Amino acid sequence: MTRILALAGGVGGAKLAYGLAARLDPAALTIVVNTGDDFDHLGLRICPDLDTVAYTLAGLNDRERGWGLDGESWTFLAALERLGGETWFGLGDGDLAMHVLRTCRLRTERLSKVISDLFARLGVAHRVVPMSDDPVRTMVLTDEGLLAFQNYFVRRHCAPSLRAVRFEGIEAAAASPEFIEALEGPELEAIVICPSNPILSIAPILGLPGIGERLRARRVPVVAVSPFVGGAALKGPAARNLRDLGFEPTAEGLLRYYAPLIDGLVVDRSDAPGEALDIPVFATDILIPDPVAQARLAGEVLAFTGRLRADRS
Ligand code: FO1
Repeated sequence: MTRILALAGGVGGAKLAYGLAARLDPAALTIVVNTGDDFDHLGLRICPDLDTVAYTLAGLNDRERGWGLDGESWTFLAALERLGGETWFGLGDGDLAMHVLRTCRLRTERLSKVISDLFARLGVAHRVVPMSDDPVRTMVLTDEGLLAFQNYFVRRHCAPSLRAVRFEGIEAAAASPEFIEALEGPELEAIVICPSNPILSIAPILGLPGIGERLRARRVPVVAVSPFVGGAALKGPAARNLRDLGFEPTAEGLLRYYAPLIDGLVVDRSDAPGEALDIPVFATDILIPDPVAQARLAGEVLAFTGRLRADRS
């Protein structure tokens, strides 16, 4: 039964998910992944955060790019270019097999089932589950109008500033059965919010109907890990997104953003708060570029959740 439930988005979250998987056996960990970035492209269902987590856990990911497969070839994309197809979203040849097969199977199976089977075939031993099997689409309201997430993130390189973020379909979306099962499991000890973009990757998961209430009702420590070092994101627009919406990319800002949901915060030493905050803050080295660092941080986070649990009893 799940003892640790991790909530993750793409690249940053996948790194800590890898560390947690290195520390915990498959039965003890469930990783719930954001699906708000998913979109239909060239007739294919693309699930970027799910695939980034799976490829990272399987050790197949391209650590330079942060997404897609290591050692990828791009024959399909070059052929697409020649035919005048859309090539702004990079689809590698190996990655393409995942999108084609998933799209075929989604005609008759729900996302969680398809993901569970395809990721197991990649060699992912741990439970990686979509936050929902229902469509939720992150839309960003910018000074250039309403943009679909991948348009904003990849095509426009996050250039427009954020006015607001909307998760289309979220009101009618149900958390996946596996998410609920992990959240309600009797052996749950802690919930870890991985260092992903709080606004674009974590908010869709927490925003699913009933999830906030269920998290609070569980009475297990919820620990958020900051995606920032020195008040800046390691990759992507997270710090700017937070500022756009009135929050500072600091320990205080993250506490304000995640309150009252979290019981503890893990930040980089460079962002250690000047004075004590309302909740315990653990400052450490948040930079986790390689598997050793990822396992180290995961161990520290798990120990921190253990201390928070002990303080409750
Ligand atoms: N990100 C990019 O910046 N450029 C791309 O061409 C791109 C392609 C891509 C293909 C498959 C996939 O799973 C992810 C991909 N990403 C790409 C990353 C993706 O847009 C982001 O990682 C997430 O949506 C944000 O977390």
